[in-house]
Amino acid sequence: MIKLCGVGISNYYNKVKLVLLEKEIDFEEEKVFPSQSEDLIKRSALGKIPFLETEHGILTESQVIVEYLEDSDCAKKLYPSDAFERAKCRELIQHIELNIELQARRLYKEALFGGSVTDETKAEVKEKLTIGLSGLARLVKFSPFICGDQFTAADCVAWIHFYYVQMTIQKIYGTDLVQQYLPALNDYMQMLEQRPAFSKVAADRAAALEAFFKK
Ligand SMILES: N[C@@H](CCC(=O)N[C@@H](CS)C(=O)NCC(=O)O)C(=O)O
Repeated sequence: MIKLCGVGISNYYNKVKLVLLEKEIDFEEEKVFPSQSEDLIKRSALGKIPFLETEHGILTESQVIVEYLEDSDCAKKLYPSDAFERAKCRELIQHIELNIELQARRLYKEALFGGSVTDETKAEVKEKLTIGLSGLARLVKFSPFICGDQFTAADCVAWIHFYYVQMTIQKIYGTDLVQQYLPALNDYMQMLEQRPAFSKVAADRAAALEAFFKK
């Protein structure tokens, strides 16, 4: 059986978990924290999570894993069948991860883990996030899904990443920059959470966060 390795507070781990659940693929989970330990880098070259153990070997990088699951024999597809629409779906995913999540991530240390980030970084990230969010606003459909009328992998990615991105922006800047550019986002996030796979990931993530911060 496929094994998903990582921790339930990780957004990239939860992205893959959500896709596995939406696709109704059986899998097991192994709790693995990221590190540079010898044991881990044998399984995940950069010591990062998530990674997936399959019967053929290990895969790292959440987006590679998601596309492997899509390409492997599975009834439920999470990408549009038309080549251009598939590319538009990937465009949204890449945009969210490169121009929004990876920028907000520079603030997680202070926003989520009690560390601190310099004012210079905060100002730089705010500028980048403003460009990223206003760009995303020109691409999203929210009708009702992010790519249009079809539920896709881009909905899984958006819902997962915006949870920490919104929390981080609110905590660091005290304003809801996301709401300013994407006023429909909150209703969209709530709509998605009605899906059983999403509510399971939300519940598991809440439990993982509680356990992590209790330590
Ligand atoms: N591009 C990677 C990002 C994975 C990632 O950044 N994972 C974090 C946890 S959310 C991690 O392992 N961080 C440890 C590190 O960067 O060394 C993916 O999509 O899987």
